[in-house]
Amino acid sequence: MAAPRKGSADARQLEEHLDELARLVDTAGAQVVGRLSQQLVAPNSATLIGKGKVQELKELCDAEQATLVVFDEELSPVQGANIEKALDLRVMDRAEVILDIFSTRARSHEAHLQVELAQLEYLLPRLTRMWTHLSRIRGGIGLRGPGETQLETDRRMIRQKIGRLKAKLKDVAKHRENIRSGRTPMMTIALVGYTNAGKSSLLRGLSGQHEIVVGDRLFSTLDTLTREVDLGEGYRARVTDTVGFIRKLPHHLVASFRATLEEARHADLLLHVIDASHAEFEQQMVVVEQVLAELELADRPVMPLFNKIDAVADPVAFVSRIRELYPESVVSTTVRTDGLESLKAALREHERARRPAVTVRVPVSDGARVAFLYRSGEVLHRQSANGRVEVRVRLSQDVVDRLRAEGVEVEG
Ligand SMILES: Nc1nc2c(ncn2[C@@H]2O[C@H](COP(=O)(O)OP(=O)(O)OP(=O)(O)O)[C@@H](O)[C@H]2O)c(=O)[nH]1
Ligand SMILES: [Mg+2]
Repeated sequence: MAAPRKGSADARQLEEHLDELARLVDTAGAQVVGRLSQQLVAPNSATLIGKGKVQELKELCDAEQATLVVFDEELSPVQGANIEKALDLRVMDRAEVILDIFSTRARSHEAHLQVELAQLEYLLPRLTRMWTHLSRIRGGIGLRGPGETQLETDRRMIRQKIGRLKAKLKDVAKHRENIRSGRTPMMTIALVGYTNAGKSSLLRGLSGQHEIVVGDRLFSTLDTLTREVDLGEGYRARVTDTVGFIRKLPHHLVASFRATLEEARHADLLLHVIDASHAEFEQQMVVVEQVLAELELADRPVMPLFNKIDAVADPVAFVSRIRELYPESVVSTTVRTDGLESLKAALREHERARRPAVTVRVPVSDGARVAFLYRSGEVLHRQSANGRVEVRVRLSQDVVDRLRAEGVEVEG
């Protein structure tokens, strides 16, 4: 069921959005038996859609023997409860379906914690609705007192659980931070993008590790996974695959995935992977930019990567068009062996510009400074001659400036 505002962008893409919702529902394990939509001039605060439409929906459900109704729009707790009552069927909104998919897909401990937190936060304001059900089952009248007490107890328990989950996730984040600070400096890249764009395929192609899970379904990846990758010509990078985004990603879910996406926050570069063969790729790019902004990642350097170029009808025209629109962009395909060469070249170029290789010469006695070079840059080569150590190292410009200001000999 879709109920966009009349004249809105959502209304213009109604069919595409319903298609995507159908894919979500399918991923969650349900079968679609019918579709309905209504363009709203003003949403009904009690049931979102109009009274007549509720009736029509009921008839469709009866005719198709549906057991579940899914709305593409977010339903308020009250709207959800009212529609359930009118239809006498389970009603979910898009957010709930996504949460459901995530809960069955979560593999790692961290992903489990994150999904559980998001589910509880989603559930909290909707508890009354569940309670209505229970009271109806128990006979309703006369149970008001105990029911309300029960509701309060449930609420308190859920709040406590939310608190505990948040604390656990903070520990996980701290642990990650420790791992990060213990690493040698190397270029770090996070793959971000709409779900199904090919992020995991890219990490698989770049790292040559075939056990990385790729799937033609939504949300194949929920956990971040980091691999060291050889970019050629002596360049290496640490590349992280992340969870995919989708339009109307539940806010709670985005919030609880913050810890996982910390990797992206610390990345030197975000590689925004786009499915160039998707009819709606431009809208998908906008969604990704919005989620990045919500995660406060909008200020990170981004390189747009148009993937699946092999599946684009007229690649030559496509490339010339996007080069015009996004001069920084790169094109790739994971289905051809040479499909990642221009990406690797662009990443090498990016790294060259960000951290040029320089030669630093210090007295052999200055061990502290040599240690500093190892900490703040990527040491490529080191040799000693005539009482001096010569280190070839990739350093960012501000470190080079600082060394020069301290009187250290830096060349190149
Ligand atoms: N034609 C074509 N298909 C591709 C390409 N790259 C990936 N795919 C396919 O696209 C689908 C999704 O790929 P994934 O790598 O799982 O995508 P993802 O971005 O990691 O998706 P999520 O983890 O669900 O967010 C799979 O069926 C891949 O085989 C490509 O360059 N060309
Ligand atoms: Mg993936």
